[in-house]
Amino acid sequence: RFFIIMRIAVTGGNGLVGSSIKAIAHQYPEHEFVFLKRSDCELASRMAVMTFFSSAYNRFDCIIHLAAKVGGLFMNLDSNVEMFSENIKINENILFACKKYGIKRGIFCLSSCIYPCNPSRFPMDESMIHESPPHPSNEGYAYAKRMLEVQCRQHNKAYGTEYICVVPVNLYGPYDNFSIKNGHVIPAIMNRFHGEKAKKDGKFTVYGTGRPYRQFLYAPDFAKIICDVLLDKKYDNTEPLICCNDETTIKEMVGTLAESMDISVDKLEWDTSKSDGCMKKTVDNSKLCKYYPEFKFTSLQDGLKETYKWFCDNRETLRQ
Ligand code: GFB
Repeated sequence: RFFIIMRIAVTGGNGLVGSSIKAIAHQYPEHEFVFLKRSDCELASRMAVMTFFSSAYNRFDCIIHLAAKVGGLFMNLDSNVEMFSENIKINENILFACKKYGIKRGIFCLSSCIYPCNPSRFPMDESMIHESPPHPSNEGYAYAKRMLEVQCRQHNKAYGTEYICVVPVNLYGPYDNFSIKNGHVIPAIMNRFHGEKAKKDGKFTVYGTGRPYRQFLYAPDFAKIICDVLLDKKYDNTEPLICCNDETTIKEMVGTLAESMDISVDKLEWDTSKSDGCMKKTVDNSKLCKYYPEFKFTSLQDGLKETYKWFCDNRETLRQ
């Protein structure tokens, strides 16, 4: 039996990234990962968070803070008020508990969508998070997450903590939320198209013009980066770290998605009455490549194939 070196709390433990970390936790046997899910602790409640972390059973050396109220473009357009208020409470409560119970090192998850929508230059790097306002479509979520970056930096300065903000781009993969209404683009379309495939005259409609650019990161790749940054100490500073892969357009991505679902691309229709959201939010992964030059990203084609296989195998139990 190993002597456990560190106990690591993972909030959002049942989510897209939390589940991908659960799938690889065995690769770090000298550490104990504890996966918190919604029913363990309502993180937006200060009382619930203090009760949970005050228990002698819930003492941790590190935290991987993934829990957030998240959704795709159309959910953000509908609920900017809740996206700000819920996420700001979750982050404030988690950081308060970290300080009170001595959790000195952690990974805190931001997102490339919090970046300026009209930046001074592309690609954007880690220094540009606060350069100018985010896209109006998700300003609630974006400002809550921008405050998380401010709070982590202030805790590091004031208390000598090592809170590292990681900045993924659009994530997708197994264990995602496949809600057609509130999901992100890949799971939402995958679920909608799967249903249309079952019909005789299925309609394969994509929202918007397909012109926006996006970078997609396979969640299992992101899970590996998070664990390595937290545990291998190669990343020897506490500055934010962008985690991304190549850029594509929504049109190109949907073409690859259709292929992975055996849907002919000339069946695709575009509903341009629906919003495109932000047109371009390209971020730069030079820093990540400097620290992890050997990291191999999963290609969009392989990631989509693996995700669709998981989707079909888990139809009865997946979140939607
Ligand atoms: O992943 P998504 O919903 O959010 O992608 P964002 C939206 C893009 O996909 C827009 C197009 O260009 C949409 O026009 N799209 C096409 C669709 N069909 C669909 C569809 O059926 N559903 C959806 N959802 N989109 C998110 C933020 O922005 O970025 C989140 O809202 C998160 O907070 C994420 O941080 C990283 O990429 O626009």
